[in-house]
Amino acid sequence: MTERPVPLPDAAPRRLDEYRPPAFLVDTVDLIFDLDPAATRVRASLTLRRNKAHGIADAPLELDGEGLDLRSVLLDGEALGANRYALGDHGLTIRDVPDEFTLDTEVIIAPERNSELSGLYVSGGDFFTQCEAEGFRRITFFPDRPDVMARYTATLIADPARCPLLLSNGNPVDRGTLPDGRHWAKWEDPHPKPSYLFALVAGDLVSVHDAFVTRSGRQVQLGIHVRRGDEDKVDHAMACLKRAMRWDEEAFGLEYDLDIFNIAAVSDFNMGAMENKGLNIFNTALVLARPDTATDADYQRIDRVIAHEYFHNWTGDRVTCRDWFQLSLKEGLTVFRDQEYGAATTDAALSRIDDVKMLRARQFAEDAGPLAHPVRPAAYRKIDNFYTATVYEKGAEVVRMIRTIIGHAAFRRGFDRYIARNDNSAATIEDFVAAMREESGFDFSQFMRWYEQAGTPQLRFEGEYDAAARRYTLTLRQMTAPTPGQAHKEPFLIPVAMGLIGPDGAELEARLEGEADAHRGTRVLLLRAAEQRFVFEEVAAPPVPSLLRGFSAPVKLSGHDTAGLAHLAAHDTDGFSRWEAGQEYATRALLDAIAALQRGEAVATDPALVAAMAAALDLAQEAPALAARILSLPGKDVLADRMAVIDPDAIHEALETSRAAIGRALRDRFAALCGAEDASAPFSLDPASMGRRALGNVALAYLMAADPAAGLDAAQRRFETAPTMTGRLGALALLADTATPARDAALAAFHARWRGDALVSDKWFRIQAMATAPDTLDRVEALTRHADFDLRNPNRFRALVQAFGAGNQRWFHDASGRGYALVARMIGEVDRVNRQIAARCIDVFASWQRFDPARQALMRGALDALLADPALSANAREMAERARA
Ligand code: 0A1
Ligand code: ZN
Repeated sequence: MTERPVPLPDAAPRRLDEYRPPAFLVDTVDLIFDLDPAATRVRASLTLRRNKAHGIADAPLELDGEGLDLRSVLLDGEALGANRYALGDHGLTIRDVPDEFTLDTEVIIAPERNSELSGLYVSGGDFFTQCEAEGFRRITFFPDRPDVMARYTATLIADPARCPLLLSNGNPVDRGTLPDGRHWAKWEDPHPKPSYLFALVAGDLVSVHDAFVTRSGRQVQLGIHVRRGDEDKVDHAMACLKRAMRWDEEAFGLEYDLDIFNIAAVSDFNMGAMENKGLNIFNTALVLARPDTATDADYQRIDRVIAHEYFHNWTGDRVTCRDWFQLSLKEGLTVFRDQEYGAATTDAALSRIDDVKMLRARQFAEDAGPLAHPVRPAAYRKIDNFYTATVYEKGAEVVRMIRTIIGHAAFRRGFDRYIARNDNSAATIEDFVAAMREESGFDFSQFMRWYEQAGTPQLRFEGEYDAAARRYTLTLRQMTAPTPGQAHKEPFLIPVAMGLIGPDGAELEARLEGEADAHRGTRVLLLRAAEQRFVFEEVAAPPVPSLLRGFSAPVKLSGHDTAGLAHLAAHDTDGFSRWEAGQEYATRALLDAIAALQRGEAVATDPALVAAMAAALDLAQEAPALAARILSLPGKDVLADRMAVIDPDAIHEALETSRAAIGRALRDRFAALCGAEDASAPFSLDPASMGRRALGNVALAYLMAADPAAGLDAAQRRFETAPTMTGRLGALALLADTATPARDAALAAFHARWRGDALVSDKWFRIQAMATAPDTLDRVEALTRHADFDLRNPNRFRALVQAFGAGNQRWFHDASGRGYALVARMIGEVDRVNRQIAARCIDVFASWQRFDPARQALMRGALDALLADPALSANAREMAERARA
């Protein structure tokens, strides 16, 4: 374990309204790395000039720097004595500097001791960097803020046996060998960039190459670099990359701007992936895939993240953020772009369903608790703690609402204007919105509240039909509960995409007040006030309103009765809304079951729910993916979100009982679907093939609930014979929920087969962490001491500890408090090694106010225990304090 000094008292939070332009700008940066795991020498040569916009004519030069062993400083070629500068824990200050000068520094760092995985570090013997958000200051002294954009060159020097591959941003310009036998490579990035986009990779990786010709005919060399032995798992990532490059040209008119694009995969990584200019660095989990090692969900995730990082080349790299408060400017917009790519290249409705499910599970939960914050936070202590579902996923919804309000054409013009006007600079959210306003003429002043106010608005509707007047009056009301630091909320501007469905299931014509003619189809209502009425004339029959089509705003809708939901589930013309109505129907049925259990009554499964599931089974041939989604009962997180006091035991029981009842009613149909996968069919990722695999797993779950003996048999068969990881893991997950010899045998076989593959072993840990079997707590505790468990590997930590805390509602929240104690202990341990990973896991405690008093006390106690540790990192402390509030 690394030595850990007691952290310094927390610095005051940074505030959005205190932004000040940098005192100095940097034009060029020349870096030379003598790469050595124990002592890497970094020589940096910067050309600097004073920035008039800063406003103080004689401001000193302040450079960020952390954990750097400074060896020399030269100003315009002259060595500075220690009396000319002040060196502190967070940087270097030099007074009395000219208006323009060069600064040369030399520092020593120890990448092999960097377990935080921020800055330059060693993983599996190879060198990697991670500089977002503030990692560059752990490499060299620099004004480490995104509004300082410079042109970089980087020369990497290393032992050729150990590091045959030497990569950095931009294009390779020169290489050679030194008299001592070490080799070097020089890279030059012609595009100005902020320091957080700097990257280097050096090591013994295998490279897979391909090429892409841009629409203007330029050749781009593509390279994906992975550990030896993984080269047979990169075809998918390469295909995704080429598809994403083409799509960005077609959908947004954006072409790649360098001769070379590299992706390197690393198994120790704090996040998913990173968009460094021309050299993306990826968590191996988001690159490597083979049908027998990766599930369909992994394949889809890889596709989206490869696209996401590639899209950052324009929304993030060419146009970056002025400061970290603007994080959603690049992240919300780029998530929106990767969602659009997913919708266009797969199935639009399915893709939207999956994205909305994710938003609700993660972002709505965040918005409902003490960690709620606006898409653009107003203050932060550690920016690393703000890479959240709110900044990313809700940020994407905000961009989507802008497009819904002004329409696709104006949005695209606004986007082009935003890129053209801010190219090669560091922009703000206002710059983005201004471009949209200028192209559409729409006034976004009220809309800006989406960036400023936290919380998920509740949207309630009431409808009244006057048959004599053929008039339908729709009343919409919005309300947003207080969030930390924001007691009062002003009304949001909410775009409500909607249509009216008639009693026969067809879309009705209507004329909204102010419109010239009646027409049918989707309209967008703009709700501005707390309460507003919309009057539709010429409505021939009493309608059921279909509201929030395509999920046109990130709000919680209520007002439908169950008959209305059933009608929409059967007839809505919008695919997303049909699914949504069915889910809402099932959610209410389950909430009723939960309430019955809490009253000590037996659960009577709603026959209409069973009928809806039977109808979904009718889709099994024609639309298996949609059928699988409809058949998946609402998740425990969705049910919890709807309860005043979360009751994990009742939620679990209600789901199990309902699954069993539906399973019994439709037993034979489920049994027929969960047979073995067809091993002779070629592997395909088309929606129907993935749908059939998903359906097999869902059907198996019903069969196991309805008929445990037959289900166990079928699960064993599927586990043993499935040709894909999707089928095998689906079966293993269900087996893991049973405390049976079949489970033990399957887990042992899986472990023996895959223990040499880190990513598949992560699945083995994750499945056990999320199991509902009665002995889960003992088993998870034992896994924290397993020889293959490694706190230093973020993927492994997430697979066991985070998966247990975030994904095992039943046992994490066990009334004994053992689950809480286990996670708190592991957070404390990982904090000594990697504070970002510790901090990110604390959110599993943030929902404490939603539980009964006994669990509340236990969860608060776990947070207090963490806070009582004087050596807790500032990152984890910030999260624990916010979660505790
Ligand atoms: N910008 C990356 C996410 C990322 C953020 C921070 C990291 O290190 C602390 C790494 C990656 C993205 O959006 O994909
Ligand atoms: Zn991103």
